Formats: sequence, structure tokens, C-alpha cells
Amino acid sequence: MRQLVVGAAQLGPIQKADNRADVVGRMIRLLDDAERAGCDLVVYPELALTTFFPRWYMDDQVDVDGWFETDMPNDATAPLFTRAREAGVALSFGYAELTPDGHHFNTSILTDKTGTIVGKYRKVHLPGHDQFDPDRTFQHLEKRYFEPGDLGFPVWNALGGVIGMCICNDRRWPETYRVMGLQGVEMIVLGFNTPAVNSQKSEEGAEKRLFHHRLCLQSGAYQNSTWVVAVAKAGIEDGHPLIGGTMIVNPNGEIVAESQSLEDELVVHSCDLDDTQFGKRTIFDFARHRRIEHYGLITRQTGVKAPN
Ligand code: CDT
Repeated sequence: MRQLVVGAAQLGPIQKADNRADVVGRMIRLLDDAERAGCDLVVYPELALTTFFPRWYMDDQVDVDGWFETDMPNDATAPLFTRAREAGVALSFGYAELTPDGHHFNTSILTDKTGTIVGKYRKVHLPGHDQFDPDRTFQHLEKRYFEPGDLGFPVWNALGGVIGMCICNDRRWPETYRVMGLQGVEMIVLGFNTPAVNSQKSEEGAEKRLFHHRLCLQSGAYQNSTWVVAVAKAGIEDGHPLIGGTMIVNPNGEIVAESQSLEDELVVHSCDLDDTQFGKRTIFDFARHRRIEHYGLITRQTGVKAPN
């Protein structure tokens, strides 16, 4: 048994006017709960420190850069790192990263139990568009504000297991899980901000969106025999509803714990990393069963080319 007690720290809405210090205060309260629950690791959402700003169109780069962090930790997040070190709890959370040489990424980090950053991931699959789109009921401008991640899908030997990260839309792509699966991943942690309505299909609401969310997490976990911990930013941000659905999925693809609210809420589960071994040895023993001679199109071709 290799138990890792994980706290999936869902955040309720963060309004545009809320400041980082207030948000970090909320994150610390969830960390306090996690310490009481005996957590080894607390996972927070994508872009955890601010509202989901890509829904707002901006053309002044100074305004855009105001949503980004140039250092991590920084003055706003230092109290979270300090509290995590005191509690001996590892962290993972997402933020908008502006690098010293001017690159913009949608990033998440993993720390060890001393608050030292041991892993960094930059979101690869950026959804949405890069120009104002008048046909949408609201904007999703990730392609405007971020560059695609340049770090691939690494995994880390950390917390007694093999841990990987991805971010929100990445969870919809089987390649995300498989690249980490090929590195023996035992737990994938991710945060998400998923609108409760489809801006291009108004009849698609929260129920269908939660169905797609669960479908992706459960199949990714099962097909790679890994734990998946997915953490929402939930509720209504400045009039824009986000789904909840923070959940922990076991390597059989079963949901073992799920949030009940659209508010700040800690979902805790003790995950045995050894539960990943049976699937990895049997039906998803990649070395025995994969047929890579038939998979070339996946890396040779991006879009669809139908037969004439
Ligand atoms: N944040 C994020 O990646 N959200 C997307 C919304 C897709 S709709 C443009 C998601 O996959 O949930």
C-alpha cells in the first residue's frame, strides 16, 4: 500500500474585483481543512488566483499582464507557501505565468511538502479563439492571451509516486493521458474552469458539460490505469456560470469522491498508488499490447483528412 491522501480544493467563484490576497486567504482556509483531514497533497484549480480572465476581451497588453504572475512564489502567494510548509502538505495550483523573457503561459506547479516547487506544467491544448468573436454569447480568449505550453507532459517522482499534471481542456484529449501513461504516471492532477453553457450552442448546459467532463476523466484514468484528481473553479463569476464537478477518479475509472457544491469545498480521498499496478500489468500493459506501427498518423497529422 502506498497511500497518498489528496485534498481536491475546489474554489467557488472569484469575481473580477476580488484581489489575490483574498483568494490566497480562501486557499489557506482550505489548506487548514486539508491539514486536519491528514492530506499529503492539496490540489487547487486552473488560474486559481484570479477570475477566469480569458472570458474578457482586452487589447491593451498592460491590462492583460495585470492578470499574470512574474514570480512564483510572490508577495501574494508567499503566505500559502509558508502555511503549506508548516503543515507539511504539498500543493498544486494553476496561475497565469509571465516569464522574464516575455512569454505568457497557463501554468500549474507541484511542490513537495516543504513548499519547494518540484514540477511545472504549461497548458498544451489552449481552447477558444484569439480575436473578439461576436457570434459567441461570451468570449473564450485563451488563444489570445497564452502561448501553447513548451514543456510537454512531464511526470515527476514525487510524494512516493509518479505524478503528472495537465490543465482543463487538456483533459479532453486522450494524448494527454497516454503521454503521461507511457512514463508510468500514477496520479494526474488538474484544475479546470469550464463554463456551464456552451457559448456556441446555448442548448448545451451544465448537465451535458458535466457528462463530457466525467467521460474524459474516467476514460483517461481507466485506459492508463492512473488516479485522476480534477479540481473546479465553480459557481457564477461576474454573471458567468462555471460547472463544479471536482472529483477523484480511481485507476478503474470509478469516481470515488465528488464535490457537492459550487463553493469553496475540500474533497478528500486516500488514494493507494499501488492500485495502479494491476491495470498496468494486465489489460493496459503497454509494452505487451500497444501496436505503435499503426499509430503514426497521431503524430504525423494534426487535422482530419477524409478519403476522397
Ligand atoms: N479553461 C478551459 O480550458 N476551459 C475549456 C472550455 C472549452 S470551451 C471554449 C474546457 O475544456 O473546459
